[in-house]
Amino acid sequence: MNKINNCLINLNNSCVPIWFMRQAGRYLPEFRNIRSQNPDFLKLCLDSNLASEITLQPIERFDLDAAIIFSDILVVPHAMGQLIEFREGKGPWVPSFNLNKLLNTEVNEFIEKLQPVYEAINKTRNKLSKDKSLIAFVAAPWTLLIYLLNLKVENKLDLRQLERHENNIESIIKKLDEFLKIHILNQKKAGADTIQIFDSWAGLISSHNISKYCYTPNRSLSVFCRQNKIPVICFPKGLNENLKKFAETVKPNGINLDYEVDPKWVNKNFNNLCLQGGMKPELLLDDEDKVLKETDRYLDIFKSKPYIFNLGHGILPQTDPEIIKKIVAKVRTMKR
Ligand code: 1CP
Repeated sequence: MNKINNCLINLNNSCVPIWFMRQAGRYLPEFRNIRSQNPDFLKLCLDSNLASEITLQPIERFDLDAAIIFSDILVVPHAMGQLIEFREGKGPWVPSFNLNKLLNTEVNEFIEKLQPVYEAINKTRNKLSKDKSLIAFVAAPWTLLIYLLNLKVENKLDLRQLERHENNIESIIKKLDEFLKIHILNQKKAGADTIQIFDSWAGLISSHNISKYCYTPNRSLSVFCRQNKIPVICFPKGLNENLKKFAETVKPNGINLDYEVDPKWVNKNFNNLCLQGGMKPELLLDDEDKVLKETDRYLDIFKSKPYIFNLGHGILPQTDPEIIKKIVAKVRTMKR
């Protein structure tokens, strides 16, 4: 069993595996080179040879313990008939949400559109050594809703948009749940070892709606993964103290901490699951000394827990790849 899954399934704490969210992205010159020749981002995600090549770039450079498949959370709504635009520097945009198309998506059509993702996973798994995990991912329904319904304006929830769509939200979540499970299972069948569920915008949900929009949909996906023996890591970003209720309700194998939760509080209050990440990505733009000190701080706090080193969100595009190399070297010196 690879180190990541040994941590997640057996709660083994004899070593600290390491990988990074967004490790295959924009901060790497070798990625930028491919990206500059491929202006259509979605098309690039659905090119199985290039997606596999990009997935392996950070493994070749840093010898990390996991590769995360180069794809996007929005390939799912794309395969459910939605038009997704990736605007430069601004993130994804859905210009005209089509409820009918989404609710009437056919399973075969959906799988057909996502075939290149499964091929990319298969090709990558064949090239990746056995001791490394290949992580596949989906977003939780709420985070997809944020983009589908344009629910956020400048990182704040637009309550008028939420109210406007309120009557349809339940049926959209139900349909997304069904198709996200299909995508999870097909990624596993194609060779993925582990699933990460991103709920990047969970922090925008009011406490009144948190069960309905966050805990329940994440729980449904997490239970599905466990039933299918797929180790699952959840990343509900921005929950603060609600993270404890989330862990108790959703019961994933692992939780990726964001940079706002206090790692000491987590260490005291979370047991019987694997913890991952936490360090603030902005810090990686600071002096090397500070970065390595903070790396040490996380390693020290979680020294007796099953812990996978990662950040509290994705690597920023301005990050110098050399600092990643130094963090990896530091984590590798950790003896337990
Ligand atoms: O312009 C470009 O070059 C495209 C930038 C880019 C990249 C490299 C986007 C657009 N997506 C990706 C790849 C991607 N997205 C991966 C690849 C694997 C890796 O981690 O290296 C992953 C895991 C994602 C997941 C993703 N996409 C999330 C969840 C994680 C997170 O960062 O919170 C989210 C919210 C998205 C939506 C998205 N897609 C792209 C961008 C710039 C965004 C975020 C926009 C926003 O903040 O609203």
